[in-house]
Amino acid sequence: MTREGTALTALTPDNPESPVCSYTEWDLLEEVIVGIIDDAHFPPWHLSLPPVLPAGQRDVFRRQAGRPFPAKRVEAARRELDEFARILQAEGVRVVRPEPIPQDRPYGTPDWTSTGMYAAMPRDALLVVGDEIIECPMAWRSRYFESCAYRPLLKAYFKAGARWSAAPKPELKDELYDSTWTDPGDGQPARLVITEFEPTFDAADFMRFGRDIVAQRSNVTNDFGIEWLTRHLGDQYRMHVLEFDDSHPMHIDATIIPLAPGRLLVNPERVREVPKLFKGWDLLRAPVPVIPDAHPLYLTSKWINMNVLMLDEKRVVVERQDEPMIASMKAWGFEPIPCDFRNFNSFGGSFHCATLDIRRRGSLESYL
Ligand code: DAV
Repeated sequence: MTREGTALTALTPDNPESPVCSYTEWDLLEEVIVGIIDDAHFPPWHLSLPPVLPAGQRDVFRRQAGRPFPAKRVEAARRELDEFARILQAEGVRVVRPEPIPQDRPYGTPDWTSTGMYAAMPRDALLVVGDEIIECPMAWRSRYFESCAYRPLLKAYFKAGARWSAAPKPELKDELYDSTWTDPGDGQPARLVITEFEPTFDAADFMRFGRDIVAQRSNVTNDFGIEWLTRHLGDQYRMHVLEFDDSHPMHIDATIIPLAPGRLLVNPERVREVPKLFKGWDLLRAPVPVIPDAHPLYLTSKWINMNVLMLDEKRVVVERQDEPMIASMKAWGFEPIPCDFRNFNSFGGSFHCATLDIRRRGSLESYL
């Protein structure tokens, strides 16, 4: 495995100019970034956190604000990430990793100061659409400089021919956050903690289906951000903003994940009726998660079990202990590749979150 950013990918005839090229979540995966858990820290306490933290974690985050996550848990997650990277390599995927950046060093703007969190989830910070890689305007102050961990890779991809851009740098002033936010409660329509002060989005609130991109508004992604991205991408793409039954939305990839053309894995609690957009698609209901209550999940619901990664239209990486998911995938005709990842799940993501597909073999098509 190489940690430096030299992009050595063999270029394919589909796009001879760029080492970055990915239009879907299911085309044959050739190169991927896998995140790192080095130096993971609790973010400083901020009002943008409670809307997305599991109820039992709010006090933990208040008490531990700015401190490192427990070393044992970080170490266990690091071993799983490295094993995941080896499994991907054994499947023929080129794996690259970001460079650690200090997460405990204070930084700021004229309006605020913060410390960082981690570089574990490239899916949140960077969006690949076609041959372009976009640095996202993330709404959390603790994630303001997260994309720096990927800068060596971004520079190398750019030099090798990729398009590289960044959304307008957000100010993240107090005006972006609704200080009167109160919890709507589970089962109620979401009340979002961010305002329309400026464009913000995390890449993980977008799902790529070739020419169609499905987005959700969330506690980190606002309409202004979706509008910026829609105009930035231009006429080649159609943006669809969907709303799900999720009282605390942040990231779409524990709600819907396309597995192949015509086949969509859905969270049965959040997707209660087939959105019109997916008429004619098979909606496959994710099995109920089996993560025990005693297992800490700092930043996610148990539905992180459906956050799988497709290596092509058949091969899918799934959590090794998630026997119901493995059985369902087999029954649906997929080829599950098990990987231990429960310790990594504690940090808020699974295989889709922990990766960013840099290159998938395929061309720009319509599937919806
Ligand atoms: O339960 O929807 C997903 C978080 C992915 N980063 C959830 C959390």
